[in-house]
Amino acid sequence: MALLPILTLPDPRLRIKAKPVEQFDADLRRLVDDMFETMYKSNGVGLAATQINVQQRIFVMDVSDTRDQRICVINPEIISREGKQYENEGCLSVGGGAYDRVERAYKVRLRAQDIEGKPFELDATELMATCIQHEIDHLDGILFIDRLSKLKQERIRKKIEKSQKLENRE
Ligand code: GNR
Ligand code: NI
Repeated sequence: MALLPILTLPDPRLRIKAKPVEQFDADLRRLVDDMFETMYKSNGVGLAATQINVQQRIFVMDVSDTRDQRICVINPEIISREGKQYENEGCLSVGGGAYDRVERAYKVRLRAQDIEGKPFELDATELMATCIQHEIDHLDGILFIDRLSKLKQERIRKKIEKSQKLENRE
């Protein structure tokens, strides 16, 4: 097991669109184990491969309070969406303490493959639905801040710039 470094803004690699997984092998299992370890250590509810500089369509999530409900999602596709919600979102790749409400579907039906390549479907609402949409965005090179107003994006950009300047001074 290994803790993987998480890319943060303004890293351009966060903008690369990930490619479908074709090989369901031991390397993939190791990668997914490392992604879970990295997600748990960072206290995230989800982590997409793009965030650890792997351009493949994989994400992991655990939205449980007990942190023992692992879901590994490969080659995800949202096959239906219903309703709207506005959950407060943050992102391990955005930093600067930035978070805001983002419009998302309230309910989604996910079609994906598991670690063995076996297809499955999953219905999700609320936080899990938000997380699924947030992680699929990562795989397409999209960050939650892209879905905010230009004014809010500018505020967040400045906040990140400021916190990075402070870090560089230390
Ligand atoms: O830890 C995370 N929390 C979160 C809260 C609301 C909506 C989405 C998320 S995902 C985020 C971890 C992360 O950046 N995943 O890509
Ligand atoms: Ni994120």
